[in-house]
Amino acid sequence: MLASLRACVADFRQGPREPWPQVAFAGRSNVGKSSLLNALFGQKLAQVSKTPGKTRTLNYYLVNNRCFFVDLPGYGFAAVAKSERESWGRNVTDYIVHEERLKLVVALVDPRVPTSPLDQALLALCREAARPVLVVLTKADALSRGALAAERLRVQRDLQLEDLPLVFSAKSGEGKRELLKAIAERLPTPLFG
Ligand SMILES: Nc1nc2c(ncn2[C@@H]2O[C@H](COP(=O)(O)OP(=O)(O)OP(=O)(O)O)[C@@H](O)[C@H]2O)c(=O)[nH]1
Ligand SMILES: [Mg+2]
Repeated sequence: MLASLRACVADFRQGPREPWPQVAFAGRSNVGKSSLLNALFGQKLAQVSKTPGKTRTLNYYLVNNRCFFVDLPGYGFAAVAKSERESWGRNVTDYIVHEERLKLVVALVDPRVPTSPLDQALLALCREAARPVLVVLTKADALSRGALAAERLRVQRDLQLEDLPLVFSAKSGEGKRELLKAIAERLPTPLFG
């Protein structure tokens, strides 16, 4: 997959001008958004950190010259100033509600922690804005098979999803092919070839 970083902005109106469809990657801080993108890209383009709150802007990656993958700032990180937290929330909400080229929100969820009201709020926002959502459980390598299967059912129930969430591990590469296939199926134009 051909990918390059094209823009880092706080306000989506300052983002790239190209008409290509956009796929956003959203989720709580530290859930593994940047790691997942690097795994999909097959190279380390996005900055990863053990400290939550690493990604603070909307980062646009041009993929195969026909689509943007957008790494969103994580939500729910308590250690930054309230005013800054609010402005991130506003920027992300604004983007999800108003960006016409946004065709899919990939909502990342950590299967090891109870469902957060913030995850519920993201899903509610996407539903309200009529944005298709794909829920993906990250860090699949950190759980046993049995535990992961149980958490998939729990998250499906908690978030009232029609389908089981996908599972993904940036560490092992598990779920990479399935995720790319699911994204490609939801785009108006082919992602590959
Ligand atoms: N075991 C395991 N750890 C992971 C995986 N993906 C990410 N991590 C770890 O989780 C931490 C956060 O990863 P990031 O990719 O920076 O998370 P993020 O969602 O981009 O975080 P923010 O930019 O702060 O919102 C890092 O310490 C990663 O090494 C995974 O698949 N398995
Ligand atoms: Mg990040």
